[in-house]
Amino acid sequence: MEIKQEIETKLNKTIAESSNEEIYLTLLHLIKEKASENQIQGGKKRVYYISAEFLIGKLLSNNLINLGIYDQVSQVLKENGKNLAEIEELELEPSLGNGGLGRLAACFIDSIATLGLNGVGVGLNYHYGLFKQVFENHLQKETPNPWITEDSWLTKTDTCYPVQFGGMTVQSRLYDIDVIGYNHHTTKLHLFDLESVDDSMVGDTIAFDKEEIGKNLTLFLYPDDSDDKGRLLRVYQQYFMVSNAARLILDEAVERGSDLHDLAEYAVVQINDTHPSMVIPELIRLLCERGILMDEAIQIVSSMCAYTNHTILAEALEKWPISFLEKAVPQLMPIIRELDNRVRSTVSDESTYIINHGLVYMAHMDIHYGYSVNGVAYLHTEILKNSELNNFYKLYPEKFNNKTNGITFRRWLMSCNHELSEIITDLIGEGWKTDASELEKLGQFVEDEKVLERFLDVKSVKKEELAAYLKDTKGWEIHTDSIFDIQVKRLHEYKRQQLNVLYLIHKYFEIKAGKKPTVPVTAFFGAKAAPAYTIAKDIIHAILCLQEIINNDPEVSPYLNVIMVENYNVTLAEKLIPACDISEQISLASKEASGTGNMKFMLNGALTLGTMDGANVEIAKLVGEENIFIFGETSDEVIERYRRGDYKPWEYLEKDPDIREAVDFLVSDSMLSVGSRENLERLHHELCSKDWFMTFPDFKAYVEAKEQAYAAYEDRKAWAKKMLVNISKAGFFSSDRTIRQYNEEIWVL
Ligand code: 26V
Repeated sequence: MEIKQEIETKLNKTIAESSNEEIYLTLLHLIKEKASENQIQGGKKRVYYISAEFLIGKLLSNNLINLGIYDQVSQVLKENGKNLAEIEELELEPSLGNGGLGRLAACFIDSIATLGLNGVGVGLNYHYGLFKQVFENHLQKETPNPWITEDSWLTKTDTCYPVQFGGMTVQSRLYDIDVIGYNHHTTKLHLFDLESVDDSMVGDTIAFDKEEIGKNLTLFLYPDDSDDKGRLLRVYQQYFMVSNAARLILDEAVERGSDLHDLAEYAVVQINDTHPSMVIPELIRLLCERGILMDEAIQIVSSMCAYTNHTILAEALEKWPISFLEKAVPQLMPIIRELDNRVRSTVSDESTYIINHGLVYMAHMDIHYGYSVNGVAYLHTEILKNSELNNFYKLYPEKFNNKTNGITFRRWLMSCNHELSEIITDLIGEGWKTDASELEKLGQFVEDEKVLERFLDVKSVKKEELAAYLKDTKGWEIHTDSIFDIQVKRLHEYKRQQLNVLYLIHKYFEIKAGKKPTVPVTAFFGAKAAPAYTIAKDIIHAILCLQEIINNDPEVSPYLNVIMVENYNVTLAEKLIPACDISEQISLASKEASGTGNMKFMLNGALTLGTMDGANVEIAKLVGEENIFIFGETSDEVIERYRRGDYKPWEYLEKDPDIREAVDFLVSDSMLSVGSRENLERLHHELCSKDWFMTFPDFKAYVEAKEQAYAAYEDRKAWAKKMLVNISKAGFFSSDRTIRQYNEEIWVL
């Protein structure tokens, strides 16, 4: 049937007569039907990618692209006076993730489906998601982010399990979202929900009764953990997730013929960071319950669980007090103690024990009782092996492996940047869509002025589009002929948004002093800070105050503007990334495990300005030093500084008047006239007395790198060449490549 007929049959009237809402719902149901026709059958073994987050983004356009009907649908709608982009605006973005870890999980399930692998995602169905960020008085305020509507991508299933906690049992219910791969293969994202969840516990804020476990378990992702009640709730949530996952794994294996002794031939579990780590003792517990002896149960589970580490920050590696586990999941504690005892009887290095000082170290359990430990970029894995997890590496060198992250080009190029996709296809054919390494073929056009011109034109179009969007939604005027310099990512001190802030203040002073840039610059930010992360929220406050001061200063605003978008999410990323000229990846070297925004920007023809950290190292190697702007101390130097423990920020303040001037501006009269003294003074004090993520030692090098990048931008032809080289080298960062490697080297499906 023609697509027009299909849509109209479902609508029961013509497209022209229908509202956008009606068309949206019709497309949603049509896509769901098509998805169910193409479920991956798969072989014997199935991978369960368990993750607390799946930051999947809106699904309408992406699904139409992956079904291969985007152009047709868009055309038919247009012919009937409708606009697909406007219809897409009606869709609410699922709020099931926080940052890179969750977006990675979403890219991975897209690639699993696209490659037709026998794999599913397993997570939780948070009703209010992370939180919605609103700015009030230049401060971040968190509000609930309800995203589930009556008709949605979720499909209710009949799968329910009782989940037992200390002193109570709750009932779960599984909801599925179809994950449609490119070229039709479809798999599932399994999201477990609490049957007795009570949405009415939440009002206008993200505060709720954290102790009503039977009602609140699936309300929020990462509920505020600044108190014990919040931390305990996270334990309940994590167990709820993995207990359901473990039950599903066993049921599906048995259904497909497993006698459980051979479970590892039917299932492999990828543990995405430590949030799902309790799946190990839970699987052991369930196997024992079904008659398998402890020794064998441990051996089975150890041969089917693999762990991915996503951070080297010690404070982010989860450790739960024994008392929490005793209260929430008493049935797991004997098993965790048994696992710990077995380590103690064979390993002398106490630092690797699972239980230490009354705490259960989740990552330690994963490493001892999993068969694979992987980092997410070359440098990250090296740091894990040689320093952070060196004690484990010495015990199990064979378990450690690297899987450099990737992104799905369907969403991060084909869907968000049709114009660039079309040029690429026009130049090198369709092959790159299924084999991203074919992007290398673009290299032959590096001297072709007409082609370079086309790349510059697309960039201008995307900048205009972003500016129009911000004008429509916020009333902001953006100079589209300015350099779009963008830093979007979670707000964290190690990512060093504060370094960017110091630069902007420095630039502001220079312009005031008459040193005007040849090309104006617009500095964009987008970032959410964890609700209890005080300094991160202070940094947001500083950015918003600067935005007000700089944009309203007639001497400065023709040359420099600051734009911080509210509630940065996947939808906004899809608008910002294609419009970017300079991609800020300025983490303190050694601290950013990989980054994946860096890959998205590169793929869309932005040039990276960054430190030698995470996947930047691999980007730099691929594009060559003339096509990237690298600055700052190396990871070895940083690690050595921390080891010595002798970094004194005040020495830089005394030595470098530019740093002093920039930092002191945070508490100047002009900042205090728009901002809050408490927040600004706290940030100022933090930087001057601690600067734990060492912005001052890199300040000078950062300023130089920026100036170099801005100067390079002026030579448009040379810049276009750099863009083209970046795009042509981005193929390595396809999540299809990453997932093939997971499959070949870890899962072996
Ligand atoms: C979590 C927390 C929570 C407590 C406070 C401090 C803190 C700091 C960092 C984190 C990050 C947790 C894991 C995570 O999201 N890692 C990100 O994973 C991405 C996908 O592998 C990777 O690209 C990012 O570099 C990495 O930060």
